[in-house]
This record gives sequence, structure tokens and C-alpha cells, in this order.
Amino acid sequence: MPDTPRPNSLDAFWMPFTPNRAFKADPRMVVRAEGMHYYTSDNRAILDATSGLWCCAAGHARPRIVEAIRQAAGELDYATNFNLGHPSAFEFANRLGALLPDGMDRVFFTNSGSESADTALKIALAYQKARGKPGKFRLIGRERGYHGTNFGGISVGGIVRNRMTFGPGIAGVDHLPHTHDIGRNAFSRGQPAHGADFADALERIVQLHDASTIAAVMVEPVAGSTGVLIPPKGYLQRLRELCSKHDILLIFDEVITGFGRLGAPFAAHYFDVKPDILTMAKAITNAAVPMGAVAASREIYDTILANSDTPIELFHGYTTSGHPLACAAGLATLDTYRDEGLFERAAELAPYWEDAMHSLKGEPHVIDIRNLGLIGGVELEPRPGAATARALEAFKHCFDAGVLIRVTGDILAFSPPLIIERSQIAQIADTVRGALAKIA
Ligand code: PXG
Repeated sequence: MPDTPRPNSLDAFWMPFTPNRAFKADPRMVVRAEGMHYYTSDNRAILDATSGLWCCAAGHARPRIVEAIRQAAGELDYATNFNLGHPSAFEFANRLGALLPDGMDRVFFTNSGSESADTALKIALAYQKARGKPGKFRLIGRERGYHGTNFGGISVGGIVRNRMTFGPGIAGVDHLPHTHDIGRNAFSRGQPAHGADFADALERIVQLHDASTIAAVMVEPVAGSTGVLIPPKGYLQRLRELCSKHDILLIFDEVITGFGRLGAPFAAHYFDVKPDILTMAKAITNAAVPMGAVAASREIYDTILANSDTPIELFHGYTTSGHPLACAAGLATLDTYRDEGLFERAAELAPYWEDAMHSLKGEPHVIDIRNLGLIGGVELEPRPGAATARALEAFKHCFDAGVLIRVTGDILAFSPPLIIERSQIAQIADTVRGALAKIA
């Protein structure tokens, strides 16, 4: 006989990316959210300095988005997009197309960033095959890259712990070096000055494998999960030049940089570098309903359609691709971003945010501070023999003091909703300052 479950037991839920044993011994629960805040079961307000997980860019429980989901659920709860259609998926794809870089307006829907990453890689391979270059099969990622947790994403990604347990991954993958260089760039404001030449490693990879075997390079324009690595000045431009020179597709993973995080619709706009394929998720629906998407250039879409020798041109898709609730949430989210001018607001706040982040220079254990748009990273010196302990303690002190931050390794990461007020930015900096003072 199986055990009878205890009511409210924490045992059954296997929590993602969480130290389950430690959490269940000392749980932190939120029961409600509104605007800039979460609320705990004892009704404590917690200022959200992480937009949930880089995703609630318009803040929490926004009435327009909530109402759109309610309405959609009562009208058309579900319809497949396999050989059938419903209007909101087409409408949402059109609206996204208008926001994306010019000509990148062919949109494939997924349910998460991980699915978007794997979808983007598959589209790259399908395109190379469709244009008569099936030999171009290699996929190039980057050390410390994060593209979710599916097999394509962890293979091309470069986070050791996310890869080492799960076998050899997909074949034919290589990696560029990461761009983190504290020795030359510590405490840079905005983009660091040194390191555009890290992109030149692509030339060596081309020499090793030959460009005729390489399909695509995938990078995050700003690497988030690995601890906020801002691209050095000129780096992304150089990568674009080299990809074009060698006839290699460039994929931007914009799962965290999309939808105003840098003060522009996408990082592609902010850096003025156009990829061939671009992934989205998270803030696409303000995370109110799970969704992801991949945008491809017309050239890619047209080539795959024109050269297909079967009626279905791409053998790929998900039962809930373009789910009606997600599309409704996404449309209401885009309306909210537009009507409240949130991308512009992020751009306006960015200098104030930069000052607040860099005011932490000189506090105990701080060895680097990084920022761009409304993103911040504060790197701590690891405690000897206990790496990551300081950051975790800082997280707990901040939570107890009413601010939710994110930690990865010994790095504190910040990505507040774009509706944040200046006083709340000051509150985040002061709370982190207080937390650092308590840590040995
Ligand atoms: N690409 C990027 C660039 C991401 O940041 C994903 C893909 C995967 O998305 P899904 O929806 O499958 O989780 C992500 C996810 C963190 C953190 O602490 C960030 C993510 C996930 C978990 C933690 O920075 N980003």
C-alpha cells in the first residue's frame, strides 16, 4: 500500500533547480502577488527585484492580462494548431512580428524558453538542409551559456552542472569561450571595454571544423543565468560579421533580454545587431501563462517551405503551441507594454539603476558589479571552502528584510519589473547593503 499523503506535506513536489532537502526543512512560501510585490502567507510584502524569474516585466497580476486570460478560458479553452487554427495565434504572431527586428516576422510558438532553444536549433538545421547544405550540421554555443534544460539547450549551453550528469548530449557541438574577464573589466558601467576579440575564437572553430560543416552559433546577447555577463563593446557586432563571412546562422537567445529588459524591444535593437533566428519566452506573456516563441527571418521560412518535398514542411511542434490562453495573455501583455511605455521607462531608469547598483562597490565581499538596462549583477568573493554560501546567505537576509533577489553561484542577480519606482530601486540597494554587512 502506498503511504497516505499528509495534507499540506511538502514531500510530493519535486522542486526544480532547488535544494529540496534544505528548502523543505525551512520553506519560504508566497501566496499572492500584485504589482511590484509578492505577499507571504503571513501577509508580509516582498519587493520583487527579479520579476519572478526574469519574466513578470510588467509587474504582477496586472488586471488587463488577468481579464484577457479569464475571457479566453471561457471562450475557447483549447484548440490544436495542427492543421486547424484559431484567430488569436495568428493575431499574436502578427503583433510579435511588428515588434521584432525588420524581416524577422515568422513566428513559431512553444511553451518555454527551453523548447524555444531546441526549436531554434532544429529550424537552423532544417534551413541548411532545405538550401541544399545538409553537411552544415554543427551547432556552436558558448561556455557559461544557458539555453534551458532540454537536450539541445544543454548541449549547446555551457553550464557544467547542467550538462555533466546527462550523457554526451547531441553530437557535433563546439563552444566559444565565455566573455567574463574580471581582471580587465571589473566594475565596468554598462558594456565592458575589453573583450570584443573573444568573438575571434569563431575563426579558430572554423579552421578546426570548416565552415561547410557549421549550421549556427547560438548565444545570449546578455548571459543571464550564469550570473549576468554583459557583452564587451563590439563583441556581438564582431560575432555577426564572422557568422555572415562564413555563411553561419546567428541565433540570439532573447529569453531574458526580450521585451524591454534593456530599454528596447529586443537586445537585437539595443545592440543594433540582427540575428537570423531569435528565441523568446518568459515576458512574452508576462509569465501569466507559460509560452515561448521562435522568430525566424523570412528567408529561412520561405526556404524551408519552398524546398519541402512533403506537405508538412517542418516536422516539429507541441500540443499546446499557440495555446489560446497564452495568446490572449500575450496580446494583453503587449498592450500593457505599449500603453504604459514600459520599454521606454526601462531606458529612462537605466542610469539611476546603474548608480544604485554601483553604490554597492566597496561593500564587504563585492569583487565586481555589472549592469545594463534594468539588469544588475553583484559578484561576491567565494568563502574559502564554501563556494556559493555567501550568496545564499545574502538571499536569505534580503528575503527576511522584504526583498526577493536571485542568486547563481556567488553572484547576486537583479532584474526588476519595468514598473519599478526609484524609491524601490533605492530600497533594493539598501537591503543588499544591509545583507552584505551581516555576512562573514
Ligand atoms: N534561455 C535563456 C537565455 C534563459 O535565461 C531559458 C532559455 C529557458 O527557459 P525556460 O522557460 O525553459 O526555463 C532561460 C531560462 C536564473 C534563471 O536564475 C534563469 C532561467 C531559468 C532559471 C533560472 O537566472 N532562464
